[in-house]
Amino acid sequence: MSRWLLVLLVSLAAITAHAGDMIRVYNWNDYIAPQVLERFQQETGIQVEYHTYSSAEEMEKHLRGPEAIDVIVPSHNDLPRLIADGLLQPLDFSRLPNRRHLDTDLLSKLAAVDPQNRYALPYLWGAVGLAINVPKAEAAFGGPLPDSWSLLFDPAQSARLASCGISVLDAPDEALSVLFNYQGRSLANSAPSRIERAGELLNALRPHLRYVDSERYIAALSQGELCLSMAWVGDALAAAAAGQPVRFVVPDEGSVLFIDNLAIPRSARRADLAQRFFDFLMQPQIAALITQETLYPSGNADAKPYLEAALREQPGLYPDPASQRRLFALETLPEKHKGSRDRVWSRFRDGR
Ligand code: SPD
Repeated sequence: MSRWLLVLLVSLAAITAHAGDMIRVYNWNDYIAPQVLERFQQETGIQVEYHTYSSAEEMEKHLRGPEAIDVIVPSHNDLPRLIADGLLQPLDFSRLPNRRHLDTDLLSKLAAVDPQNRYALPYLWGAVGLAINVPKAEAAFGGPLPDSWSLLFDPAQSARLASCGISVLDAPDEALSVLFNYQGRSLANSAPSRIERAGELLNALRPHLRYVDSERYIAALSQGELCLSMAWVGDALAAAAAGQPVRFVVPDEGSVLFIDNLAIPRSARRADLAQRFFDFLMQPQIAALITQETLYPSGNADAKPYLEAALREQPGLYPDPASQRRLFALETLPEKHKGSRDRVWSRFRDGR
């Protein structure tokens, strides 16, 4: 029997054995390797209906909406509320033998927001920082740049960079956390009135920004259309990989870390298949393919040896010890802060 005929027969067998099996997946944009989805479908016969979102707000709208969703990828800081509101289902560890490959440090960090890791499996993680197109930014700034959030948050400095293009993530918890930290405060421990005051500073910056958006900036950075972006690490590294002189910086004042997780929404119709998908993704070689494609560090401790050598050593992907000391896990925002946060943020984002 020819090799191709055999491949065809195996694929047909996989497809017919599970005819009609389908999962609906919602994930962050640019957060999967397309060939991983293809391999999963081919090997299991389970079809994946794949959708993306680019903000936590969008994710939550989907989770609270009427559609049945089998897989969602929330960030660690949102877990306590999603769990308390009954929006997630507990995992069945007996269906997840590859869970043993997960990074135990990440699992213990997660246990603070998801006791006993019942609801969430670390998928990808990383730092928030500044993506800087160095030659463009230096030319506009008029000299060398500090490794500081002042480039963004000091209106005198951001005014000098406005002409070459600045963007900010549509991520209020991240943006406010780094702003408060830059000011020597903690967002979670400050009074809500402080958020209103931070809103005044953000509004003063707004005329210097092209937009507040977490998707448009990826292509724009890669095409040299922006010189300074508040960025998630992988999106910044993608611009460098596309050939732009973009540096990813964890500023001297420090920044936040996020852990994004595989989870099953309450509305899932096929929790069994969702967990087959998770177990597939947790194979070290598959996890490595995802990091290779997305340029985000993997939640899988055993994936590293499968990364191409150049990527394993790539500065910025896995934070070096000095950057690690400047990073802290994004905190869960207390309920009482939400009203101020949402008011301040929609005014800032929409530039009203
Ligand atoms: N390209 C988008 C990747 C998403 C990164 N995670 C976002 C964390 C939000 N808290």
